[in-house]
Amino acid sequence: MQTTRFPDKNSWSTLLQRPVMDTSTLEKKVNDILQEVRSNGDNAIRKFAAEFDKVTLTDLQVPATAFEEAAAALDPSLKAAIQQAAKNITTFHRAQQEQSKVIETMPGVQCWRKSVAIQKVGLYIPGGSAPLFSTILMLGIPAMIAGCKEIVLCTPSLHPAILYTAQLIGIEKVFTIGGVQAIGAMAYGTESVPQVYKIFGPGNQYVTCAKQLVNKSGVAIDMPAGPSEVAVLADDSCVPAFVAADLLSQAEHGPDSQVVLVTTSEEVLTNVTRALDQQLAALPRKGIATAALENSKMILVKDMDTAIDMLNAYAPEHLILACEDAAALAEKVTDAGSVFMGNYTPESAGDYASGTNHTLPTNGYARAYSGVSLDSFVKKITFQQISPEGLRNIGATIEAMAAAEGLDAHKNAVTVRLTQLDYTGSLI
Ligand code: HSO
Ligand code: ZN
Repeated sequence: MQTTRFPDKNSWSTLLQRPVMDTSTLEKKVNDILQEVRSNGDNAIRKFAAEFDKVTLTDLQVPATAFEEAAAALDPSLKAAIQQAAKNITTFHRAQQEQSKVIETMPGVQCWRKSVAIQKVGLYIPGGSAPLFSTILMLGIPAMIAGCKEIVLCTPSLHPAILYTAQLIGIEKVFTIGGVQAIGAMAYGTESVPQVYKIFGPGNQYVTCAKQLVNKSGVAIDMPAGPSEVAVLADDSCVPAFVAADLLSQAEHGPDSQVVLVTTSEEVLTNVTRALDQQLAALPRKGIATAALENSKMILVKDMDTAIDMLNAYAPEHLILACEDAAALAEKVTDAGSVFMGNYTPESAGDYASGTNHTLPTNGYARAYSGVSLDSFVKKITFQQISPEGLRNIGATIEAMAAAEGLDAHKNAVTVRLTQLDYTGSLI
């Protein structure tokens, strides 16, 4: 990790630059695959699976028997852990449900807003070196609570924990489709895969590019995804071994992950560096973590105010406050995806089991985007109902504004009603 001491404010953005990916060459390739899936459906999916993944797919949908076999094969202690995580995630997301309130803005003018589930959603869970069954909980549970009618899951991995988790939370339509083909299948629909209105989930550069392309053609996506990142703010009260473990827990995600340590203490720098070296040597994913640490920074700053300014400017996906006064510092956080406070709150708690969602804005998007929540699976529809009395109260306001905009038909929509009310007024 590169160490910088007391950087000038003008250099912060360069210092904290994320690794940039050039995706321009991907776009044509990805678009060709999407278009072929759009035109040839299941056959295109089979063709690409054979070509890219060297697998022969017959049935695309995972049969019911496979879920039973997965459940039988899985270690009971892992099943218990998944159940506990599911319970906490359900509790946290269920509490996000809102009751709609009818608001009378003027006498007789009632307005309200109701959350209605996005009826059809698609979840993508990548294959690769880590079977991210935890992401099924993070996406599937809020989708279920929201009441999404059709929940489709595409994944190239038939890892028993993936099938078990899908079944546990009630996702029945699971398809063995990976990569760009999966995004195309859910965006356009095929003979086997239902078309959806919004697609969620992580993926590599190809999947991310595919999500962005289908988004342009009208399918919603959860958020622009990028490599994982964590920033740790540590003072002398931190435990260097804990800080090192947190930095490595994000670094092991991928070679393009970025981890940042900001501290006011030279001693913390020395001790965390030592702990990092020790812990890194013992990690099975040492190679990946080492590559990520090359993109990563340790920064010494003069005080906590500077640290918080810098971290808000960086807007990390995860922010750990390993500081004595974590509660007071947390109040000053304006830009971060998810905040972890104190020495006993590792980021992995939020990644797996505490209850919060782990699908979070990366790449500085935390300046303007929130992580996935129940809201991501609903639209909020507004309703209104105006009584005759209400229209008498608000009518002149609408007429005056419509006339001033030169939109006479708008004005008339009120005038014809008021005229009729004047005529029949005594009856109402
Ligand atoms: N930290 C990841 C989520 C995750 N971690 C899944 C472990 N499994 C999001 O940045
Ligand atoms: Zn993680």
